[in-house]
Amino acid sequence: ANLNPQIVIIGSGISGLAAADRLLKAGFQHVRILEATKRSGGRIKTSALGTSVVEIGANWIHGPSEENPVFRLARQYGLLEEKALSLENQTIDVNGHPVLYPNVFTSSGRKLNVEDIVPAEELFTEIMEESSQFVTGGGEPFPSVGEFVRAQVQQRVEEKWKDIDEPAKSLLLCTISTLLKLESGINGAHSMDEVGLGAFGQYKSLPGLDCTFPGGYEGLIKNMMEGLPSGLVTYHQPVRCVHWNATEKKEKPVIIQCNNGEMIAADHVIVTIPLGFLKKHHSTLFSPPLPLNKIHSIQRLGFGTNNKIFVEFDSAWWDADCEIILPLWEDEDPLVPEKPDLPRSWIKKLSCFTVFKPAERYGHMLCGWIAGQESEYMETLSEQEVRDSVTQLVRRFTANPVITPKRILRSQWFHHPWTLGSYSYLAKGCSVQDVENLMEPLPTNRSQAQPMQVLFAGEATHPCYFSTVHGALLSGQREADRLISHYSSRNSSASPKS
Ligand code: 6YU
Repeated sequence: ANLNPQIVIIGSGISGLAAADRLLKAGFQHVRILEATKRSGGRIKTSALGTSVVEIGANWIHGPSEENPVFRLARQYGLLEEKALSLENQTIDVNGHPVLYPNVFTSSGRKLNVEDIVPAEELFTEIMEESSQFVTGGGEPFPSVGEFVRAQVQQRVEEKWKDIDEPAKSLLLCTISTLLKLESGINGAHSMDEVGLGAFGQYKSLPGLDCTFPGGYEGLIKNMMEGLPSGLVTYHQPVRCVHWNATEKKEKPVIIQCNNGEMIAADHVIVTIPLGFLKKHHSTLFSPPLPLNKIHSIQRLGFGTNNKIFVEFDSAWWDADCEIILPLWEDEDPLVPEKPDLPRSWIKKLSCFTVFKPAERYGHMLCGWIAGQESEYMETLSEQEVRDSVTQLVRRFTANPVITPKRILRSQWFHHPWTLGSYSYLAKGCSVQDVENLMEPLPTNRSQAQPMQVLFAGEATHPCYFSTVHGALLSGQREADRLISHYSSRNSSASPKS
């Protein structure tokens, strides 16, 4: 029996690194990672704007508490602040939706009282909680969360808001519209109309109030890399094609063909390539092609774009206690979805600005969030064009014609050639079965002489923590464990070292 197999991992994001770490610690000696870009971390990417640390990709540890492996690692490496480490922070449970104190501005330049929008926030939260009650798929009243939310809003406002006058009611509806945009960003979808209702409850949140890495998320990657052998990762090595079932009886069933022509033989390959790339390239990335059920699931599962626009100002035009700025477009009605007019009104899709805290560390910095087609269009504009649109937006909503951003920086995940979007979601028509199809190793026929040739990890393969760093990390460990238990069951007395 081959107890020292050649294992190749494609992708040096957190899932690839987690898989390598597990395998090496279990004694596998021939493990290597092929990475298309010049760096490790993938969608964990820290940059700087002025003197501030900004995250181009992942922002928070979602649910920083004992059960979250990213929290445990960050704590072990000493990367978190005291507040995030406190038991109190770990036990706060907000069901994945931290409540941020808002400032609300409207497109006619009014700053609203926060109390004015409370009925909309309450109704929205109530309906979103109901949306999460659907788990299994089948029997749900609407195919998408968006359609469900609209129907529920329509049904309930007559009764709930009957004592509210028409102008105030219309502002509440605008608020729902902004909250829907924000929610679509959280889900990484163009609109909540794309997010499936049947499986919406599949996503699980962990307790703990979301926290950031004061020194940058990439600190996590740097520390993980320090524990791994140097030379583990080959950079600038994009993989063109994974030839599986390559040889009938010879030792290495998988041949990995790289863009530069190099051919690498392996017993097992763990593919951590983002779903966005798989959607576009699966037909050329695998030979023979993937089984039909996997292809269908790759096509059905959602992978959208959520981008950030960092904007720095000389001084704050928001309140000292403000954590999020919500722009309300007064002509918007969430019950009547608009067709996007990208060149003219892409900026209307910007759902909110989150405020960097504390100001002593970051200055007066905001992060604007924009998802979907408008976000993908934004990526095609020059930085100056983005800056102009953001400036106009801020001036209009604050009725202050002189506010001018000092610096700006945006992410462009849709045009990132090895990611092609931001993260995955369970789209309309999906169930957790699609995630299971995606993660199923090849060949699927277990009786085959050379099983587990191709394994699948990465954020999109986690059934309940998809779209997160901890989901990605756990998926890498899962696939490593699959190989570890395969080898230990093949020969329970021998270790891969022997
Ligand atoms: C989190 C957060 N966060 C914001 C934004 C983004 C993401 N996420 P990788 O892509 O890292 O690695 C693959 C590697 O493969 C990569 O290096 C490629 O170059 C390489 N590769 C590709 N093709 C190749 C080839 N052919 N050959 C060789 N190499 C190749 N997660 O926990 N907190 O705040 C955010 C956010 C803008 C873009 C995020 C966040 C997602 C994570 O970043 C992501 O899951 C992992 O980093 C992925 O790691 P990986 O290893 O799988 O892939 C109710 C309900 C709602 C449901 N969702 C709500 C959850 C909220 C999710 N929120 C995210 C939000 C933000 C803001």
